[in-house]
Amino acid sequence: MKIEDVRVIVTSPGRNYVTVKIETEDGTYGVGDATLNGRELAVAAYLSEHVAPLLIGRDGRDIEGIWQYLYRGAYWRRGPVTMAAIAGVDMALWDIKGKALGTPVWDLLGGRCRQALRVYTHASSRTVDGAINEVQRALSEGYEAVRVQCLVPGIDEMYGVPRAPGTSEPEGLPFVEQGWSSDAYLRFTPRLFAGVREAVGPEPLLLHDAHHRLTPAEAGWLGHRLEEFRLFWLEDAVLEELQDGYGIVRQHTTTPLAVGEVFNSIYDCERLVRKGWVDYLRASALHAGGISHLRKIAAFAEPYHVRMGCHGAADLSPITMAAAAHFGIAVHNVAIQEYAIHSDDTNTVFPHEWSVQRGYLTPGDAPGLGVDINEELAAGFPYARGYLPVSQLRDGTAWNW
Ligand code: EZ4
Ligand code: CO
Repeated sequence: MKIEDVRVIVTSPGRNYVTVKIETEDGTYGVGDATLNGRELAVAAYLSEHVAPLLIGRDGRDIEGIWQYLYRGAYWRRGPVTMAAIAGVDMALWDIKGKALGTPVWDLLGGRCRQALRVYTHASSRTVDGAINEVQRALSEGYEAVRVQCLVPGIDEMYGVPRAPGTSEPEGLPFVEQGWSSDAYLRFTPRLFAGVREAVGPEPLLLHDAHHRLTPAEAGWLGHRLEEFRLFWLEDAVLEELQDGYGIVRQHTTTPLAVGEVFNSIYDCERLVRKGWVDYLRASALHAGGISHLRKIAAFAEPYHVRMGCHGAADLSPITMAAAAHFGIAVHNVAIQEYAIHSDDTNTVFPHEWSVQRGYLTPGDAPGLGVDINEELAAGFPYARGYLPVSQLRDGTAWNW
């Protein structure tokens, strides 16, 4: 199955997505997601200028060989741009292989070890009462797990609390979230979870994303105070660059810790897993080098009892969600999957077989990944430059978004 064509499609049905479409000589094609939010065109250029020419004429069946060739052959290994580009190719090749063999990717990965994968949805609000309402709404829709984010009194704008419902990153220059205060956040967050737990009782799984804002000592303090509310996980408690920070947090709390949506390699996970500093890895098929690399991360984590809870924000396209669905029912140590609803336009540009019902994700039985891109519709949503927000302390100091 010689690869005949590799194309990169950038489309913006509400937000930007980068898609790789690979076609083989017999007309079989596959699609992969290579979106890197806020830096989309860097990956698009990496793919079209540097990767596509290397793929023409290669046998599309050789997923592992091509992965190793792109990873080792670049010499400049790893990094978000490189690994998102490789991921796009990798997903497309798994899609092609499934189509060629007439079977879904979950079957190629070893078959099912569960019927459906539990997802967590988002509840966010500008007030505690609003957050409680949002959690209750999610529970009434059948979700068993909810991530709760709430605006902190005294901070005007912050991560996880949309300025208006359904908004994504605006076009233009980065939005600046002014006035972050870790002190205000630390005082408020235990009260938020006290209120939510009190309202919903002990059973619902509650998650929270600290989004890299805290120091290790602050995170240890918060995790300890949240223990009585039994979170499913506390995500990104501290920055991921200094991994020893997780060792410090771990010594101070038994609240389960999740980390790694920005990870792009097994080497980002290795020490955290081996040391027992984290409970869940957030690496995704998109930002961590595709299905091929993600399964190695999961296999490495398995004997350490570390499980996967892959990133699934709306800036990962429905193609990545398809990969997550196939991966999630085939790999034993997948615990949960993040699920953020895509815009209607996104869902029409990327028709897909996967679905979420009553809080559980299933991949469907279509051969390959069971997801496509409607190129004609995609062309109607041209790229629009956009950035993730940035964060700033009250005095103007740049902080971690
Ligand atoms: O900030 O996907 O858990 N989810 C998250 C996301 C990330 C965005 C970055 O593009 O933290 O909202
Ligand atoms: Co996160």
